[in-house]
Parts: sequence; structure tokens; C-alpha cells
Amino acid sequence: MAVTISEEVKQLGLETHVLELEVDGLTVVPPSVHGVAMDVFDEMVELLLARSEQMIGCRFTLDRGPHGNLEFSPNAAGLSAVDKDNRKPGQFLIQQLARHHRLFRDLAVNPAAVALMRHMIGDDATRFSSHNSFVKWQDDFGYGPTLGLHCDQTQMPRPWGRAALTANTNWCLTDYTREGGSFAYVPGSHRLGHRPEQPRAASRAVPVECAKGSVIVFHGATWHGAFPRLIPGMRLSIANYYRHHMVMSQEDIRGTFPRELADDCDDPALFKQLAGFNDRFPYAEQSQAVPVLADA
Ligand SMILES: O=C(O)CCC(=O)C(=O)O
Ligand SMILES: [Fe+2]
Repeated sequence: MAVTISEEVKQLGLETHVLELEVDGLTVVPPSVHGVAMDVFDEMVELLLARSEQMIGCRFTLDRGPHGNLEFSPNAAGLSAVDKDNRKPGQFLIQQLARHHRLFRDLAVNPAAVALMRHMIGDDATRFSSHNSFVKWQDDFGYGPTLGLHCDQTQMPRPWGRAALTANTNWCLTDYTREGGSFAYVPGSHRLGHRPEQPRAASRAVPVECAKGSVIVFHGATWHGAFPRLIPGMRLSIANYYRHHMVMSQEDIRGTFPRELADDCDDPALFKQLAGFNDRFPYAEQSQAVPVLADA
């Protein structure tokens, strides 16, 4: 089947990344291509460490992780199955990042990231789903022997078609190495059109090793998870997750995002479009024209 290459993809020199997305379901885009400066990554690291301290109440440093002894309380809301098995947390998520700082909004409208999302999901159909940071430190168990492999569009009924129903970017704010708990994925798995079958999936998973500042871009059907972090220190990332406009958003961005913040970013028009502020659905009142009496 032919692959359509958009003008944006050509202008930004992303053709090889599009090819990798088609073949492998994942590509790594370096700073020389996406254009985000390294000091922006340094600043985002500081923001996320400070936010972690504020949320949890102990210091976090890149070489040590949390300075306190952490646990999940048994009745905590939003505990995953892995968290339940492994009471000792090795990571947590900072959600709703685009509200916290302009730099996170700028990242969400990065032209290269958005062009690749639109390639997979559709030019007019692409919207934000969520903006989260994965804050991760040393923990031998991680997601366990399955590596937590999943497809992000896993809730959608099958059969899945060629277009991505969701697609994701993971911005690496620290170096990604296998022993440091890198991203894991199965090349080409997005073309299978179904969820991971274990234990075959984990045995075929490969690490995505890349330098701080890289962005990992992947299709919603790609089987992925992460290796446990076996060494001291932290792995920090930002998952800016996108969706087709017919798929429900993880964060209620359209309903609750402060409109004035959308104006404070590199591309307010693009931010508002991806946030779906002017989408026809869901409507909250009569939205279709009603006939009027002609001779009233
Ligand atoms: O690095 C990880 O823990 C996996 C991230 C992930 O599953 C995602 O961003 O969808
Ligand atoms: Fe995921």
C-alpha cells in the first residue's frame, strides 16, 4: 500500500523516520532533527525533580532518585496490577504537565513530533490525549517478566486498521540504556494488529537505547513496555500522547484546560486545534440548525 508523505514531513526532513514508523512501528528522533535545545531538557529535568519533591515530600536527585523510603498504601487510588504485586514503588507519573509550565506546552506542539503523529493518525484527526512524566528510579522488578508489554490503543475493539487510533512520543530527559530501565518494544509488532502474546512477546523485545534529548515516537499498536532500572539514579521521560478525534482523551483537556495557558506557547493555534477546543463533539447543547417557520 502506498505511503503518503505530507509537506510537513518533507520540510522537516522526516522521511527516514516515517519509513521506520511504517516498518518497525517506532523511530527515535534526535535533537538535530526535532530542534529542541539541550538546555530546555536541563530546565525540564529541574522542573520535574522539583515537582516530584512537592508531590511526595522528599528530595529527588538524578544520581540517587528519591531520598526517602517510599511505598504505595494498599488502598491508594489508581494502583496498577504491577504496583499491587510490588509494594515498593519504582516509578510514578506526574500528570497534566501542560498546565504546569510553558516548556511542556511547547514540547506538545513540537513540529516534528506533531508531523509524525499526523502521519500515523491523520492530518486533521490528531488531538492531544495526555501529557505525563514517567519518574523512574532503581527497582529490580520494574514491570516484571512481561516487561509490561502492551499496545497503547489496546482498549479499541479489533480488527485494527492501518491508521493509528492513538500514537505516542516519549521524550528522554536522561540517557536511555537497557540496564538503566530503557523503553522496550517488539519491532514490526504494530503490523500484527493485536495485543502482545506472552511469553513470546517479552522474548522478542529489544531495548531502545538513546541519548538524553531524543524522542521515541511509536504507533498505538506497537507492543512496548520497559526494562527494570538495575542501576542507581533516575530515568526521566515525558510521554506526550495523541489520539484520533473519535477516541476518548485520557485527560479532559478540552473540558478543563485553562484557555489562557494555550495562548502562552510556541504555536497557540496548533495547541488549540490539538486540544480540540473547537471540536463539534461532544456537544453540550443543541448544535444543529433548527428550521424556522417561513411565514411567521
Ligand atoms: O517507559 C515506560 O515505562 C513505558 C511508557 C509507556 O508505556 C507509554 O508512554 O505509553
Ligand atoms: Fe504505553
